[in-house]
Amino acid sequence: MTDDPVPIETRLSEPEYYRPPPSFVGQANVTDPTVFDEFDQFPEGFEAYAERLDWDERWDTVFDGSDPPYFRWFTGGRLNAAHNCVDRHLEEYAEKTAFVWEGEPGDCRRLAYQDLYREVNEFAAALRAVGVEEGDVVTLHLPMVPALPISMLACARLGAVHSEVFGGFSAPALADRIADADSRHLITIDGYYRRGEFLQHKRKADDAREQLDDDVDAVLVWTREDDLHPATELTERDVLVGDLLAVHRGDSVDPVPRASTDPLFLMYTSGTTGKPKGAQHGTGGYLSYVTGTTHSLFDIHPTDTYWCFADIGWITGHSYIVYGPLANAASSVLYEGAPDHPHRGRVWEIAEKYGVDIFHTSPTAIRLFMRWGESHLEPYDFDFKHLTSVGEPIQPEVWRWYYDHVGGGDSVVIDTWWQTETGGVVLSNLPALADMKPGYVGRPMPGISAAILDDDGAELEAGSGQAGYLVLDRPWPGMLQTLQGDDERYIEEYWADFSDLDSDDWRDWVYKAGDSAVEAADGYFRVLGRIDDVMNVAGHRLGSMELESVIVEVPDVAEAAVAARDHPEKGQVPDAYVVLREDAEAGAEVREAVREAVATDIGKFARPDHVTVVDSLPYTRSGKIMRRLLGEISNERPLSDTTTLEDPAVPERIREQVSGE
Ligand code: 6R9
Repeated sequence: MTDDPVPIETRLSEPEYYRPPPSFVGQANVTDPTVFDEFDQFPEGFEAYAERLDWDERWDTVFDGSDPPYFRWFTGGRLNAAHNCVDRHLEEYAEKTAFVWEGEPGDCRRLAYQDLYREVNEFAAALRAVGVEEGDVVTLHLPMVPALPISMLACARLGAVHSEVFGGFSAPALADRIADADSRHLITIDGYYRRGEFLQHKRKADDAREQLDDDVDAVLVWTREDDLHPATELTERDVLVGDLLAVHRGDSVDPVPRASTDPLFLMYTSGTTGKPKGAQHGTGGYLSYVTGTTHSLFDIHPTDTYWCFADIGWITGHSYIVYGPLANAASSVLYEGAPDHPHRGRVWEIAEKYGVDIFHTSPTAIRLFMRWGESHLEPYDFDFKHLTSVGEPIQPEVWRWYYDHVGGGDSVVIDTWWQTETGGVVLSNLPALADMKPGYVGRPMPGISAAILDDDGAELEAGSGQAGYLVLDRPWPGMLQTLQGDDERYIEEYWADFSDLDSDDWRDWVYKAGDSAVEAADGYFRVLGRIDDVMNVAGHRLGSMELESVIVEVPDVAEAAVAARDHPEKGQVPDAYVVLREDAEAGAEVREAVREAVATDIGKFARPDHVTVVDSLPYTRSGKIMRRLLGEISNERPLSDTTTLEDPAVPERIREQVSGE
């Protein structure tokens, strides 16, 4: 557990409820409250999700908990994810739009299910031709272009495991993930548009390869336009996807039936140590869970146009842009670019153009829209019946703004709490079955058992007003299987704190989410944020130690600590505190070097605005950095207990240095 005590929080002052509009309830997919009782028949309740898929072989066991915490779902079953997302819809929905993609400059492309089928098959044939086989890990480093879902589904079709690295990650971050997953193939693109500029994306792949001890066998290069961008250079290992596809036009590849427990993909995420961890998701359990929750929570019907305004490079996009929506034969919008390019009405212009009626985004985006003001929405004619939020706590005033100005006061607004590791949403209100309450994410989803524990592992009662550790104390099909190549860390990060590690009874195993939460008397959860050294920057998860390990590589830096500062739009931003080497000079130069190191080694989105040079960091007597105290300094809050520090005077000195800047 961390050194930091869980903050004591009281409930929000005025509980207020909003009823879902009757027009919404009348059309909702799930309106029968007995769904909770059905799913509480553990584990059989979850079969209802698996039934929504096509299986080549039906499972013989719903849940195998015999080797905790390696839980297995729908064992004995075999299925293919690409078949479930594409092929099986052809009979009824061949002409239905799967994705309509809008490029930032305004070019667009519609992919009906029939088109998606063709593209996925041809690219799967191409992948096979370059040597990709069932079980191989293929790394993708792609931005928001149709090539991304096509590449994911082509891998899934072959039974290869994809590992998509968010396009905003830099070359070293990409290289780390390729090496960790032992991936032999990399898929990239020449470039893409961001705020009007064509970014030379493939250069990151070139630089990443230079850092690998063991080079990949092949790099497959998609092109943003018909032809390769003139500034893109190719090396001998690069293969143009267009050239491969020309050979495989019209090819089809039989979907490879995978065991339910075979991995479908890896998704790297930040944890409490410097090294990112590859969450491994299985095929049958994960796909069942996201398919079921897309149906019940996002409430998508054949006539709806759904837009999850997030990046496929994060778990939200995997689960609720690609797998969940496609498995439900949804029609979705994909957008390449920035929300403010070429103007601030871009998002609403797209919503109007395609008739989006279900819209999903993050509090960071909503706060930005809020800052731009209501007037930027006015020129556009859109009508949402269903709005959702994900990624960070949504403050009540932000919730209300979303409800009033984006929803027009007559849509449902649903907050959804989950993580890369949970695969799909685990805390949220089913939209037709509960009143909305700003600031609260809601109750556990059907079949999910959540609790809040104190430091000793005792359960805090609903309505106690006390915050504690948010845990999930019963397995669910969407959960990660393990961390890539690191079973020990899987146990350490999620299970070690509250489980009986010697027990082989799954009931003695408790999953720790790493967030703190409060449960109100009505059973609604309010999630307060991370309680470990992980922060949430504009919805991107970043580990303090991940940043620190980059910063200490700067030649003049001896020690570094990173704390989260609250930010009105991004939620949190990293503040860096550094101790310099003796001969180094404190000044603007070293601070800029720190910022640049983070931008180069992780990505621009992680760059710290504030870098403070200090004499020493607040170490405990046992040698741990107390980042909590730095967080208090960054946020100009009073300092909490400093008695366990090696030198209790350090934080005050740092505070003076910060204010002296
Ligand atoms: C889906 C996703 C997970 C962390 C999680 C928590 C924060 C996500 C939230 C939320 C409050 C919500 N988080 N949703 N906090 N309310 N509705 O974001 O996955 O990138 O793995 O981040 O995000 O701190 O632990 P991931």
